[in-house]
Amino acid sequence: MTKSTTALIVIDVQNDFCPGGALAVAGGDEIVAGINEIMDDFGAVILTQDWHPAGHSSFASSHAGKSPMELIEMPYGPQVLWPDHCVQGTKGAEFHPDLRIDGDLIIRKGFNPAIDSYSAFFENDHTTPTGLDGYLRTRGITDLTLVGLATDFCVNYSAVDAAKLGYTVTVRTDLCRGIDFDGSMVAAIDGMRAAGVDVQ
Ligand code: VGL
Ligand code: ZN
Repeated sequence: MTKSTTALIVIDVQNDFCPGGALAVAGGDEIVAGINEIMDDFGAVILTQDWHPAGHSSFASSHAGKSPMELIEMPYGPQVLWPDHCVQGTKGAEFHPDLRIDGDLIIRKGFNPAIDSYSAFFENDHTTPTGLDGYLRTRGITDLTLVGLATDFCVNYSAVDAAKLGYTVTVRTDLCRGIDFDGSMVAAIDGMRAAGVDVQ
C-alpha cells in the first residue's frame, strides 16, 4: 500500500465532545496527542466537524417535553435526542485547541436542520451524501483509518458507511472514546466488525 492511497479521518474532536463540553465523552481529550502523532503517516488527513444550527432537530430542547438521551421517531428513522451541542460558530463547535488542524479537508456535517448526520459520508437518512466519498475517490484514496469521537456514534456510522462504499477501513479504538449509552459501545464494535471493518 502506498501512502498516497491512505487517509486518516479524524471524527469530531471538538470541545463539546471533550470533558467540560455540552456532550462530553469521558476521556475525549486523551486521544488528541496520539492523533496528532500519526497524522504524518497518511497521504491525506481529513477532519470532520459536527456543525449544527441553533434549534437543530437532534436537540432535545427542540422537542416539547423531551429530555436528552430519549429516542424519537423521525421521518428517516429513530433518533436519539441530544443536549444542545456543536452549535455553529460557538466555542463548543471548535476543534480541541491542541488538535492539529493542518489537514487537507475539513468536512462539516449536521447542518441540515431537519436531519442529523453521524456519518462523515451520509446524513442519517443514509441517502444524502456529504461529498466525502467523491473527494476520496477522485484523489484515489482507498484505505481509511478512523479515529475520534464518539466510537459508538459518529465513528461507528462513518466506518460502516465507508466499508459499504468499498473502502478498506481500520478503526483505532485506542484513539477513540465512546458515549456508551444503553449498550451502544458493544453494539457498535459488533456492527463495525460485521461490516468488515478492522477494529483494532
Ligand atoms: C455525535 C451525537 C451527536 C458524535 C455527534 O460525534 O459521535 N454524537 N452528534
Ligand atoms: Zn451532533
